[in-house]
Amino acid sequence: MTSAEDPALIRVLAADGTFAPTPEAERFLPLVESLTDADLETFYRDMVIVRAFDRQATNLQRQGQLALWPPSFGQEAAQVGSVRAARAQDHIFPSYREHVVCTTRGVDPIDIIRLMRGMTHGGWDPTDPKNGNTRIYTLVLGAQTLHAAGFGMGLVFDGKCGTGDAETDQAVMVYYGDGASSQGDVHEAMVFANSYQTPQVFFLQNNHWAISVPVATQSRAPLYRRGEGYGMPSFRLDGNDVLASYAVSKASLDEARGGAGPRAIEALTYRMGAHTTSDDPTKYRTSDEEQLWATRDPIARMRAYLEGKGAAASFFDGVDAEAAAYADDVRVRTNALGDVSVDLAFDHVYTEPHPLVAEQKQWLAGYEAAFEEEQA
Ligand SMILES: Cc1ncc(C[n+]2csc(CCOP(=O)(O)OP(=O)(O)O)c2C)c(N)n1
Ligand SMILES: [Mg+2]
Repeated sequence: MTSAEDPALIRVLAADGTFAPTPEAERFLPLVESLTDADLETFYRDMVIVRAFDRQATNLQRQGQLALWPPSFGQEAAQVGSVRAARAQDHIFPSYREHVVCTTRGVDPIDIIRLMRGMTHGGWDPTDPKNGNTRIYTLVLGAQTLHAAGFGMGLVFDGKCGTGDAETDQAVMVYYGDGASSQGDVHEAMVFANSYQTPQVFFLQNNHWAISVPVATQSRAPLYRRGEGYGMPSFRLDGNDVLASYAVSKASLDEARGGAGPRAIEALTYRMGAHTTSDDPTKYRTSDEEQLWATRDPIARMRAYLEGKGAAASFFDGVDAEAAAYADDVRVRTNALGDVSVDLAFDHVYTEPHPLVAEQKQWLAGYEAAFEEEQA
């Protein structure tokens, strides 16, 4: 059975943008219906802007401005719907591809750029109110699920969830991938989250690939069922449908925040770009597969839905112009960032100075000096 035929799939918008909820989506429809036209337009705008940002950042890496870029191309609906479902007081633990999740919470895109340029080990201060309780990227697969579970346990111990006050109760949202789902950390996090009934949502973006390893290698059973094994209500949604992502995330976060314990969501989506700019996906997947997923594009789907509801051409033109200006601004600010300090690669390896690190740093300085002399 292909994922598209899974009877448990929660989907509101069909791939062509028609409103065609699956039976599993029925219970979530009141949340979809509560969205205003302005909300729907915001979802679309968020997705178009991050796609422009993502393309710009990919180009900047190609021009030598960034060391690396992990594209979010294709995963916009899963990310926008889920983050728009969070409340201001909630806590977000991203992996490394959740660019729009971070920017929606208030993180400056240039802070993600600085990280990928090699100028910082962190990127931003999660405790700075302007960053909307967004933790830094975690490149150690799955580790952030443990950080999130621990944070959730703290919320339980401090009585900061489940009091019944939706304005002050807090929840935790943690993002991870299909490959990371096989990491022991994720399973330990699920054990602790369920034992302590943390106010937490495990948001798995199944983009079908863990670099070159297909998701079929990760599991014989649909990944959402793993959550059930730990005792969590678990859902599988069409991750290219921003409305499904929003509604299921909202219901799950609200229930978790209210004291009902953790929830797991598997959003079926597709990484339309490379794993990172260091990867060449033509080595391990077919263009037929890529073309199939292009027909399920999350932005085209939402655009068709909005057009069907009568959105004006001027709205779409305005969003395109805004996205282009956003990406231009990122390029201008990136070009103004200045040199990367190579010393940074050696700082914070250990808390205290270490002779081996000092020796390596000295070796590099000598190598660079010799290189510059050779070029002169
Ligand atoms: C603990 C650990 N093991 C291996 C890696 C190398 N690695 C980086 S990304 C990746 C694949 C991750 O796939 P997935 O979880 O599906 O996330 P995606 O990149 O598809 O968003 C691997 C194996 C790592 N970063 N951390
Ligand atoms: Mg993946």
